[in-house]
Amino acid sequence: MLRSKLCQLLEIEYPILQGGMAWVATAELAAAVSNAGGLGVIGAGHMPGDALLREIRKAKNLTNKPFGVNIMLMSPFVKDVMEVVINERIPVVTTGAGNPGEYIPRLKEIGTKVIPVVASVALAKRLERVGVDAIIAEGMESGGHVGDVTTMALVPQVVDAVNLPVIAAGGIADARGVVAAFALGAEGVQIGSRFVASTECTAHYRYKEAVLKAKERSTVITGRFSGHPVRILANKLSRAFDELERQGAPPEEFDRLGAGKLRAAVCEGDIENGSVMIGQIAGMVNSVKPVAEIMEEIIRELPNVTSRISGIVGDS
Ligand code: TUI
Repeated sequence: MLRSKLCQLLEIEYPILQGGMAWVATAELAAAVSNAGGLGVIGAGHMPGDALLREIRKAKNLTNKPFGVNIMLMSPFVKDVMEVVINERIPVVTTGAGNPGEYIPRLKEIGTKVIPVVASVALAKRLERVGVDAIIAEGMESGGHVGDVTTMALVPQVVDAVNLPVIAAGGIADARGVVAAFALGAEGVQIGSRFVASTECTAHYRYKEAVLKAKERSTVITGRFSGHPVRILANKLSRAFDELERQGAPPEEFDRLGAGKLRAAVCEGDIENGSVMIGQIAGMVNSVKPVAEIMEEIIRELPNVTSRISGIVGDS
């Protein structure tokens, strides 16, 4: 059994959200996660509004369950994407890479649940005041755009700071991670990297292979000093970022080097010159499986994890 307040709030069976990964979290992946009882999330990433609309329509054909959309706030199309999400009455919106404050009133007005991803206690507190429904506290173990606090340190501090359900993200890929998140006070988890290695994920097979091959130290954070720290697999691109850093290049140079590189990796399988965004937990991801099997395995293993813990800390 895995049930928390978040299940009622989001009308889902399990409090497991899928990360809204740009280019990777397509309609196929989102629908599969929703069909398996979690909350699938389409990653709007850098999509223009019309592309997102097509993705939403596709997902609506693949599932009757609720699914969400992740809005990447650094996208130049944020305003268009917001309109699409509102017109399509998407029930849950997660946001990343910025402060969604200005968009919250309109989303709330139509009853959309707003769940921002934060990497700090300060932003969690600010967003609670603006009326968000829950908070995703994402540690720097995650792939992609990251903050600088680990999941282990961030989640309990956000839990203590706000009076909202907190969803833990970053470094969670199996039942042990899920139980750990609940031990830290979370009411749910967001899983990204594990779902990249799924049958339904439409990412290029070389991207998935790279995830399977990755070890715990295979990723690095690039662009730390450019203002956009991003965790990717170490490769030619990450070394080019290192070189820019050594030269003390300005932030625009980092942005120029990064442009189009996630698409190249995810869609064309260019895992050497492309941006293979993946979390540190990829070292533990060793098989590509259907989403339903990934979910079932997590749920099935939960009692083993909790009973092992009871054996150590006792029941009373
Ligand atoms: O957003 C993510 N992960 C992402 S977004 C993305 S797309 C991208 N592509 C190229 C370069 C950069 C991004 C890939 N991965 N996770 C959620 C997240 N949000 N992590 C950290 C944050 C965050 C960071 C700072 C949220 C807010 C923030 O500050 C906002 C403020 O104004 O205080």
